[in-house]
Amino acid sequence: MLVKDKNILVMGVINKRSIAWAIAQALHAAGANLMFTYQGERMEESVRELVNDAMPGSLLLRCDVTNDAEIDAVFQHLEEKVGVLHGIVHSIAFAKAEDLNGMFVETSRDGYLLAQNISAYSLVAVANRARKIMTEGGSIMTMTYLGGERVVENYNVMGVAKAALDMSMRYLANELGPQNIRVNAVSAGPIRTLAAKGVKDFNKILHTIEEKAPLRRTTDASEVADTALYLMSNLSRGVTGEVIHVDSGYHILG
Ligand code: N5H
Repeated sequence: MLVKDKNILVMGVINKRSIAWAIAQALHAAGANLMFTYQGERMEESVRELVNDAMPGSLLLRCDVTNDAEIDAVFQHLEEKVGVLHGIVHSIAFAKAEDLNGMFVETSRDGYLLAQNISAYSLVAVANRARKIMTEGGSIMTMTYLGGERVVENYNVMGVAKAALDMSMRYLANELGPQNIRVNAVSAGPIRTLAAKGVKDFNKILHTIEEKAPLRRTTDASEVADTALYLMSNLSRGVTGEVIHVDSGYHILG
């Protein structure tokens, strides 16, 4: 029971294939008390069904991360209902489909800012509220991808957003460390989630990983989940400002 009785907020579940859902399952099995946010009405029913089935009684709150008032409301609610927060799993990103293929140089101002707003700034916005109720220390983690470290074909505007996310994570780690709040990122290999659904040639991408990654297999969401469990637990108490690659070792290749 690595995270027994820890109050952990999971942001970014949309369906059973979500990385956030795999993480929630691992945390739940290890004794955590979980709370969830979902993006908007369109997602509410499916997320509610998933959560109620597997973890009945879990708090489920609406949070569109582009809306400061909704973020405020979530943390006010958490303060009233659970008091102390120990962890946050941030597994949220968005970019317009048209910005994920074609040329990066043609990215619109609007598309660039939207990707930054939802995929990078949201971590900062959430951390700023969370620190006020992480009175016993805490652990915040986000999901990143190799395309924020180097050029990966078609990742485009998301790569720039992940670079901002990674650096935001480090600045947050530095500032929140004195309060014993750790901030880290997990860089997962490609996983077939709903967000990956529109990606053309996804099979080909997975195939390359199977062929070339040191472990010669693709990443399973449960592998990411176990690393998230480590980050949320006391086992990682000395780790902050880190990007942990859970990608079958693919990132070491040139
Ligand atoms: C190099 C690649 C392939 C190309 C890039 C894919 C980037 C995907 C990430 C973003 C977050 C996907 C996205 O926003 C899609 C939306 O335009 C449309 N989809 C949706 O609105 C669905 C319904 C919802 C669930 O999506 C979101 N985001 O809310 C990267 C891949 C090899 C690895 C990968 C897929 C990385 C990643 O960041 O997810």
